[in-house]
This record gives sequence, C-alpha cells and structure tokens, in this order.
Amino acid sequence: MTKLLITGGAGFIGSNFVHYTLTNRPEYEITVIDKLTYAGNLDNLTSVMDKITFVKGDICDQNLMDDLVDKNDIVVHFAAESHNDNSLRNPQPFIQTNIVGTFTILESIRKFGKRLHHISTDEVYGDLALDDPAKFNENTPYNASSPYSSSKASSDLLVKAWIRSFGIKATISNCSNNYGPYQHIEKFIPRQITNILSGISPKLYGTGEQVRDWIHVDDHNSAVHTIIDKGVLGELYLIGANGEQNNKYVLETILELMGKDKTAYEHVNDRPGHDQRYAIDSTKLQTQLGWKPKYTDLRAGLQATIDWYQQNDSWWQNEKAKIEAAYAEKGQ
Ligand code: NAD
Ligand code: TDX
Repeated sequence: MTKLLITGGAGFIGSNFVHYTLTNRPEYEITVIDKLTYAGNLDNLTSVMDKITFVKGDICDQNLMDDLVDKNDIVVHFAAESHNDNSLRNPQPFIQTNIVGTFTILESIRKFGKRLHHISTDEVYGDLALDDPAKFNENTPYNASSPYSSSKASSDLLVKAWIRSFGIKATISNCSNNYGPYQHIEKFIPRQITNILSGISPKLYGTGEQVRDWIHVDDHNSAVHTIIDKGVLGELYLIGANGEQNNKYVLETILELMGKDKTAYEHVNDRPGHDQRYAIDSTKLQTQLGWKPKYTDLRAGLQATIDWYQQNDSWWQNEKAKIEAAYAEKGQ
C-alpha cells in the first residue's frame, strides 16, 4: 500500500479528494492532517473515519510535519486559507498558513526525500480582461492580485525553488474555480444556494460581469491523481474544464433551477481589486498526461449541487447567520 498524507483533508476539495480516492484508488492508505479551522469540518469525513487516520494539527508545526511526512510516501498539499474576501479582512493567517505552512512541509519533504504534490490556483496569474480572448497557460507570468492569491503565488515559488535548489520530488497544479458538495457557504455558489434556501436574497458583487472558469471538484481531483500517477517531477500543470461563465449567468441559472424569478437578487458592494476574468488552457495536462474532464455540463452540476445543499441543510444551517453578518459589515 502506498501511504498518502493529505493536508487540509477536512476542507472542501481535500475531503472530496479523500472520498474520491477511497472510491477509485483503494491501493492508497490515507492519513489526513487538518487544523480544523472555521473551514475544516470533520462531518465531511464522518462516513469514512474508520477507513482513514485523522490527525488534528497545524501544517506550520515542524515536528508534527516531520513525523507525518516520514511515515508516508506521498504528500498532497491542499491545506490553506482559501477565501479572497477573508484575506481582505485579515491577511495574517494567509501569510502564516499558505507561505510558512508550505515552507514547513517543504523542509520535511527535503529531510525525508518524499514526493510532494502542491495544490494551487489559477489566481496566481492575476486576471485577464473581459474582452481578451487569451487564457492562462503554464508560461503565463505570475501576477497575483489579492493577499490570498499572492500568498498562493509565494507558496508556488517556494516549491519551485525547493525543486531547483534541493532537487525535491514535487509537482504543482493550478486549478480554476471548483464547485460541488462540501464547499463552504462563504463561497459564491453555495452562498447563493443557501441564501435562496434561507429566504435571503442572493448577492452579486458589482456588475456581475466577472468571469470564472468553473470545474467540478471531482474533475479537479481526477486531474490531481493523473499528475501523481504520470506527472513529470519538477513540472507544473494547469487544470481547467472550459467552464467559463460570468457571475450573473451562474446566479441566474441557480435561481432558474430553484424555480425562482431570474431577477430576484441584489447588486452589492464590489470586491476591492476584483479580478475580472480567469480562463485556463489545460492542453498540457490533456495532451501530455491524457486527462479529460467528465462533468462538463455546468447546469447539471449546479442542479446536483443545489440538491446536495437542500438535502444536507444541517451541514450548513448553524453557520449561515454568522457568515451573512460578516458580509453585511462590508455591505456585501
Ligand atoms: P477550504 O478552505 O475549504 O479548506 C482548507 C482546509 O485547510 C480546511 O479543512 C482547514 O481546516 C485546513 N487548514 C487551514 N489552515 C491549516 C493549517 N495551518 N494546518 C492544517 N490545516 C489547515 O479550501 P478549498 O477550497 O478546499 O481549497 C483547498 C486547496 O485548493 C487550497 O490550497 C486552495 O488554494 C486550492 N484551490 C482552491 C480552489 C477553489 O475553487 N476552492 C481552486 C483552486 C485551488
Ligand atoms: O456573494 C458573492 N457574490 C459574488 O458576486 C461572493 C461570495 C462572490 N461573488 C463573486 C466574486 C467572484 O468573482 O463570485 C466570484 C467567485 O467568488 P468566490 O467563490 O469567492 O471565488 P474566487 O474569489 O473566484 O476564488 C475561488 O477560486 C479560486 C476560491 O475561493 C479560491 O480558493 C480559488 O483559488
């Protein structure tokens, strides 16, 4: 059995990765390390707790990471502070977890000679203009905009430096916006679904013309497995599924799928420094490693996601008032 250490495995993408791996890749023995911040939820793993080892801890703890990395073969590093709006309210935890945490893991990887796959975001490339036909590719220069995206860009550069300077065995992937079950209700799609389910009007930042390149979380995770299996050490791969849509279209589609009037939402204060458009060219991953996305029908994916939040209201209801109160303070 290959031993897989998954950081941030109680969060949105990490917990989906645990479920995906247990279902599709039974040859892996899984350990999850997660600090259980506001974004980490053990309920995401309840159904599989008897099949994994769970460690509550901080990736910035060098002794803990040395111990865990030593005991495992491959580290898949999801743990991060992940929300742009939070990084505008208080950047400190982003610097600590995303930069110092990644540095801590890199030092353990270097010490014990283990394999790392570092999970990152397309936001490291900054944004594209709405009328620009270009997409991000592996040669696009880093140009991050927010405290969140610049902390992720910093973490990528640390991984690249440890590859070049110390020869560690690592790969990096930069993925576009994920959606699916277990996504925290602070994020755009679950916030709007749970607003509608709670009788609160959905909230669109600014004009709503900003474009995001949506990918189902299982497609992200199948791509991560493809890179772990076949990726060339030292390389970086972009992950995306040609899912570009503007926020207004996504919100109107959610309203329509939930049987509501398509205009039943509010325009609220825009995000300061709001990135206009993200778009991924995943040719390298598709042609060199043979990966393909499976869930490319966004309407069907949104319907399944709406159904999940409807059927799992106890998963999010306790958090709802607190999240909305924090947004209300910023007029959002
Ligand atoms: P999330 O916020 O839902 O989950 C993050 C997890 O990390 C939580 O379980 C949290 O408890 C844990 N964590 C935070 N700080 C920690 C620390 N110091 N030590 C240990 N655990 C800690 O985030 P997500 O959306 O699942 O994102 C996971 C990764 O994927 C992040 O690295 C993010 O940058 C990247 N990513 C996300 C998206 C997206 O659309 N959500 C897209 C591309 C890349
Ligand atoms: O209520 C809202 N209304 C709104 O219009 C919220 C929460 C967001 N938005 C807009 C802002 C963005 O243009 O929707 C878009 C998506 O917002 P988020 O869900 O906050 O995602 P984004 O900022 O694009 O970042 C996401 O994708 C890349 C993840 O949160 C990151 O972790 C990932 O790296």
